[in-house]
Amino acid sequence: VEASIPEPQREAWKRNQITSFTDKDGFEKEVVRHVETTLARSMFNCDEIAAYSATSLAFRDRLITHWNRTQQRQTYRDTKRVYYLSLEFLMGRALDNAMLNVGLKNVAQDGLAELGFRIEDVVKQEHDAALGNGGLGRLAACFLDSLATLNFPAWGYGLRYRYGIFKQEIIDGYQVEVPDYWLDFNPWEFPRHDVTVDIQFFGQVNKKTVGGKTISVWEAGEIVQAVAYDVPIPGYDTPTTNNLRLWSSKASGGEFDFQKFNSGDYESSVADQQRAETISAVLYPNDNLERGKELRLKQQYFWVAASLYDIVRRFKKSRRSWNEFPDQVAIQLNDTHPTLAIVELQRILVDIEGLEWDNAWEIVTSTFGYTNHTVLPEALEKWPVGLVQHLLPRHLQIIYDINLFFLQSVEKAFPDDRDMLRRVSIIEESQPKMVRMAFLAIVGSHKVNGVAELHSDLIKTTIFKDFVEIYGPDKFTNVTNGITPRRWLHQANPRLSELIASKCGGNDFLKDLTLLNQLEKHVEDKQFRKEWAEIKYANKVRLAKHIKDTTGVVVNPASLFDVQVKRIHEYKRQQLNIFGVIHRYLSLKAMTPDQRKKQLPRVSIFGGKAAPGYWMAKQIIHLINSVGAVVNKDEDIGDLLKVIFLEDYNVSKAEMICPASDISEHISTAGTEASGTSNMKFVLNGGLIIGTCDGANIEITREIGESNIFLFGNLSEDVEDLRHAHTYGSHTIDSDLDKVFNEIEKGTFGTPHDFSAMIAAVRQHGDYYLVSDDFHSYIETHQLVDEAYRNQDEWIAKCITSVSRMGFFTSDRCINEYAEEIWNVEPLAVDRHSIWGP
Ligand code: TH1
Repeated sequence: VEASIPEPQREAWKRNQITSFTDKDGFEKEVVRHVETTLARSMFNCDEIAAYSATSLAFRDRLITHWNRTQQRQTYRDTKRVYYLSLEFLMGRALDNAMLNVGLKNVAQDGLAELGFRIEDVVKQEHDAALGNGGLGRLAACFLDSLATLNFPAWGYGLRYRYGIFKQEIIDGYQVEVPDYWLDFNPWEFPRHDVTVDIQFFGQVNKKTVGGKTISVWEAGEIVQAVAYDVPIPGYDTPTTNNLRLWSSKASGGEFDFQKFNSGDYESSVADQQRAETISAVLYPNDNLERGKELRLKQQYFWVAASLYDIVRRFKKSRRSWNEFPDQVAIQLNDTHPTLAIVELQRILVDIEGLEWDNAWEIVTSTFGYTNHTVLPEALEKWPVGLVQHLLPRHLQIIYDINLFFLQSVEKAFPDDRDMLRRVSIIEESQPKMVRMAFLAIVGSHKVNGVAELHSDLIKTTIFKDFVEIYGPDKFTNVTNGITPRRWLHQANPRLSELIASKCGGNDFLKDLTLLNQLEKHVEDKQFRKEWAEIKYANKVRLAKHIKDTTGVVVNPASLFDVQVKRIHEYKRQQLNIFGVIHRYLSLKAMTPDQRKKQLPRVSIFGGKAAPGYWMAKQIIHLINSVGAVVNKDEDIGDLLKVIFLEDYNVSKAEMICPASDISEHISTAGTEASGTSNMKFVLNGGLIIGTCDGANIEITREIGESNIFLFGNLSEDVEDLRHAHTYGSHTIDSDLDKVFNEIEKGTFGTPHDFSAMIAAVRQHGDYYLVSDDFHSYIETHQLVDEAYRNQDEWIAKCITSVSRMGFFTSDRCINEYAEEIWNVEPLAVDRHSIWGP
């Protein structure tokens, strides 16, 4: 590449290479320059937002240099790349992360102080990038951080939603949704108006004969343009800066159709433009639920087609043969949302590049890996055949052919098993017929993985059982989820991170989290325990202040903080938690003042969004707030119990909440939460957890030891029988839970009718989530928590021991497992000295 540029030119470029700042003075210079030129402001009208903008621009400039060099290096070495396709990337804020990863937060802190700003206030000006619903989107963000930190040549591909997940307001105890318009000023994205792809929809397929060969030609009915927006992803303590490419939709042919405009059809030209822009307008706000909307399918194809076009275009530059494609490209499907990529690549190879079907299919299946994140039936994607036919006629034909060849091979292996063919068919023969996306993803990938051991076992024995028989067990594997310790410890809890560093020989543990095990030999150290406890207390004081500022309720930071923050969902069982809180309230009320004095004060903290169309989840939020309204002003109770609902739970709030919990709740019905990742965040921040034997809780127990976790409830293998008994046997409700229900029905927490459906779900409708079955064990376990918390010394020891054993749950471990077992890619060594530093 370099050889094509004449020597004098090359010299001029090199002579003028940008040098990034490395110290306080250099940083200040850049901030002032950006305030006074880029932002056209001055010392006299530089508010905190301007300080945030200028600081971001200063760091952004620094990142761009590394980002460009990373891309050049990856292109030059031409090794295999990983592409992570995810409809969600829940990134949160970028500035703090960039400062820490680049290693210049102290410099920025000092520089901002001299210019008159506190860095914490400046960082808080940033709007969260909230392009995701919950765990699945945040996992994708943690994976990007690890991929860059470990120097893997990797790209993320997603959609640039104009509106991320809605903002939640609580009004009169009810959730109200407010649109999240976040793109006003976003220094972290780079529009690439020169990187565009035309995406077709609708139309029909015609057969043509070219050189004696019949080919299918898809004539489009509508074309929408995809425009790339790039976001730099800095690794921690490495120059590697990877790329996240987000596609935005636009009417093809610019602003609007001038043909139509000139012919007087102005309105329809504007309508066309708006229809095109609608595709990337909004993130669907459902977690663990698929509602089968046409626009959602359009989003999926739009994003997948643009990404594949981009990937193929990059591959073609190296002029290799198609058979080398899987040696150069690994594509990971984050759930079934990008499954159409399988069909699209087959279409490109067969229809456009002219490969034989079998040859193309071999390339396709060697390229893709599929990660399953849920077994909930309502979350498994199925699209009506008629809808696919209408929107993507050629793709439907290809899906039918994929299915035909697949079923032929199954028939050969299982000759007399008609029912097997019906069960595994990619097309469900229902009314209407449906395309089963998970089955298509399995057939089109070389590896399928679950996200925690229990979950990976469950998919092999339940929803994908037949496929294990067909392909053998080796196609199915497990990669237990993880989290990035950079954001979830170093950034969220700087004081704890520093204390840990002082015992673990510096900051290396942030890159090799197993080094945390060095903490264990300090567990008995009194001074260390004291400092540990002080940090936890300070984090609780910070959260207490936030609670006071946002809800007006004063909580005592010396209370036990009991936290459940995650999306509101019946399977996650916030209802179990609030029923337990009511039970505690009733017990306290029944006590004499003397008895009460002996009780441990508690703050029950909830947070999380309900999908706007999920009525029952909204009822749960309403009950929590209604209980809080009564309990928090009850003078008999005082500090003994407070019930708080934190509005608008998101990534940046999680960074404040996780370090402040004493105990957090991960209490899904066994077998329903595939992994969970906040469980890991809480333990890593020195909190204990109460949980069911579900998802990653089981592996957390294996790692930290049974005595450091509070497990309760029925096991996943018993769930089916219990549900059966509820429906067909006599169903008796736990007597303590019955008392809770009676109290709600008395009107203690407001109009009983408001909560009748929640009670009926347990009493009358089969208690699908086993709230009653687990209630007694839940209450008992909370008593154990109270007892354990009374012995603060031992409690802190449990926390330290747990943290020291959390090394397994870094997302770096996940990425290394994916790289080895699924992608077959290696990191690209970087010469730190030639391009890192001044
Ligand atoms: C979540 C799972 O519920 C959670 O257990 C897991 O830790 C996380 O993924 C990461 O693996 C899921 N989120 C979604 C969101 C949608 C559809 C399915 C799932 S599964 C939209």
